[in-house]
Amino acid sequence: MDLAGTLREIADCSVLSDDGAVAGYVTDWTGRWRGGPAIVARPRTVAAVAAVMAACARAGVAVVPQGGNTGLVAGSVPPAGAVVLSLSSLDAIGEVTDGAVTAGAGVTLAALESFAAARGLTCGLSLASGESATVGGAAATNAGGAEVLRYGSARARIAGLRAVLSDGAVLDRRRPPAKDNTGYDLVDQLVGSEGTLAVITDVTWRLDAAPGERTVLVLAFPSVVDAVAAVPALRGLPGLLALEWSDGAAVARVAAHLGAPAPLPTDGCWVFAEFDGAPEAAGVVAGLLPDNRIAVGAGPEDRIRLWRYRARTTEAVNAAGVPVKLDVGVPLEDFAAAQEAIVGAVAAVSPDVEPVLFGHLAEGNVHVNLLPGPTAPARRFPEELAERLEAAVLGQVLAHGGTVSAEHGIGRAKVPWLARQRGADQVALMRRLKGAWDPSGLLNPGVLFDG
Ligand code: 2HG
Ligand code: ZN
Repeated sequence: MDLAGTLREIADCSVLSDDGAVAGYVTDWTGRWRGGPAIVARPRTVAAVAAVMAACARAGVAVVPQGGNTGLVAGSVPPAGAVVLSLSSLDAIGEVTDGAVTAGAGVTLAALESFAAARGLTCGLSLASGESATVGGAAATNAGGAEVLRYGSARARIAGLRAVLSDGAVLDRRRPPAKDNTGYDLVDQLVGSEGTLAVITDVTWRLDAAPGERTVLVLAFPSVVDAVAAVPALRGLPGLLALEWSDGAAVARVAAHLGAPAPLPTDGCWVFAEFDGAPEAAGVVAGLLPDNRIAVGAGPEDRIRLWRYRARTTEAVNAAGVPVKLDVGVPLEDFAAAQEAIVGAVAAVSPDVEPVLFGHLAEGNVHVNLLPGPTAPARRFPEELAERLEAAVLGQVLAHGGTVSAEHGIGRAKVPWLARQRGADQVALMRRLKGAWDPSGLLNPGVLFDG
């Protein structure tokens, strides 16, 4: 019997194999990365996940774990012949005990947040893709988002997890004791491992008290230098939940895409500062900028109306073409200079490229999205040009002491850059860890490392 047939015999597991049905699982959200053909297995229980893993191990077939498929570095795009192991049917949410809840890997972040909100709590992870992104994907990629400065990345939210190993064995660390100093932290090792070590099936997620009514202040600084200069004052304000930024040109693009004229000037750099409650910040901020460069969003509708100029940038970029996406971090003291160097390096590769810059100001995180300019022959770059553009940006990032991925991870898209960032010795150690967890190398091959 072929592998699809074997998988079809597993109880509590759906299997998709025709091209139309698997299409949404083999291409990434941006359309840049296409994989497959592949078989998709959708188990509904942990036992079924284990059976799929054991069957694939026996057949020697690669497995690509997948949550909401919202990643931006091709980490869940399958190589030809692989099995996509979709965890989306593991969508049960347990009870809150000791301030945490165990959720199936396929629970979306939006579902987890509404579960938490109904109890006066928050999961503390806010992604624009939260309607589709899943708890398991967030754990596997150590997802970040808008509220890292208040709640930390996924790693800080995760108290425990359960996972299926590459041979089908189950590792259960859903509820480690609150204080536990016994040996290696296996939970922490799986967080951010991008599906290369084991398949996460359940995550025990820490919940915090939900903030009260939120207020967003949008500050249209005349330049990125002015915006960065204001960071220490803004960071010191009580109740700060998020500190985000968008280049003025990026805001103008979103405004045009939405057909919603920007309420403030787009000549410089917008900063979005969100507060728990009505900020005493208003007074401090008034000293930073004139009134016509400040907007206040209090109440859910006003907030969403202002936040959309940041939160919907990815969507506006995708509507204009297939972007080259880089997700870099630079030290704040070098933020403006690094950006100038990045934009200069891109222009030196090709004058017909439009950079769209935005991200998470608190962490010095810049989402560099590059689009073909108006006179480019197509709405996607030839792959050879895309690689030269990536090299130009990431070379500058390393020269400025930054990171080639602050948030989205390495996936398949940034493999050559892992060693340049972390050094050959650290990558060799990572490979040895990979070999210990996944000796036959069938879990997400091509992610983090070649082949
Ligand atoms: C965000 O911060 C996401 O909005 C997406 O990380 C970034 O599209 C991107 O490059
Ligand atoms: Zn981001």
